[in-house]
Amino acid sequence: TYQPFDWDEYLKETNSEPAPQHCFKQTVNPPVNDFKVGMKLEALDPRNVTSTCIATVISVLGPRLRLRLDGSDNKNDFWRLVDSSEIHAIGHCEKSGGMLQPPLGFRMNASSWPMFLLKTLNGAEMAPSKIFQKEPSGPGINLFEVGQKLEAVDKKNPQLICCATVGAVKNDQIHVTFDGWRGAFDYWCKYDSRDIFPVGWCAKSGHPMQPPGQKNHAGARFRMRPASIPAPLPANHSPTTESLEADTSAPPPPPIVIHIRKACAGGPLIDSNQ
Ligand code: MLZ
Repeated sequence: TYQPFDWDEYLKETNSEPAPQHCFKQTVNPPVNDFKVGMKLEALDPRNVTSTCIATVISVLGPRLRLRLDGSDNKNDFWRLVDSSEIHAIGHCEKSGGMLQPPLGFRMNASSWPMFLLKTLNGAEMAPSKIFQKEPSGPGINLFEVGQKLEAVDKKNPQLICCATVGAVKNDQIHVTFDGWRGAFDYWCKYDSRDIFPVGWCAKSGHPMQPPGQKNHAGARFRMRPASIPAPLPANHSPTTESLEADTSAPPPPPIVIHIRKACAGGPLIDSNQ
């Protein structure tokens, strides 16, 4: 059964404080998400922010949207909050005197853009302007302090919002460090980034939250995934389709913690990056 991460317990355990709500450019109550998969909208091209493009909602997760630019590939999806200033209803760009642009990496010849645009919008479900929410105003100055806890988007796995700590503060930037992960995911961002949230935001908004990683548990550098090791088959085994299904009769084995010298490569069953 799904257990939501217990922040209160974790804050006590780590003797730490959450960064206060007023540090963040986020509303106190997360915005409602009335977008549906397949709806089309206008979005700034994340790889070329001077361009406004057509995007399609690929999935919805809490108050966030997974978006793909029409005419682009499926390897450059990106996530936006429903109260992002970088998304608008179709028609907004033209109303403000702009022109819709092909995305960076447009699959076709640039000359086919006008026809592509007509076709992609023809009969499409356009997100109505009333479901776009106004972006909240930020605090105006960096109010974060080192050691404060927060929830932050993992930029390498941007569908994830994870347990994090302010590792450093410098001018208008903060260093976001991910609890229980060895630095590979950490990044600097502006204090008013839309990718950082107060403690409890995920629970409030219905967005999943990633609990801390396990690196501090007995100093283990690697964790094994017991589930990825196939169990030996019984002696009387006959290979039917049914018997190839996972065995749900036995409880899953507990995680195995092993200690490996830094210089050693783990081999194919060890995920050093988990
Ligand atoms: N490597 C992991 C995801 C790690 C997420 C870390 N977030 C700070 C995996 O692929 O499951």
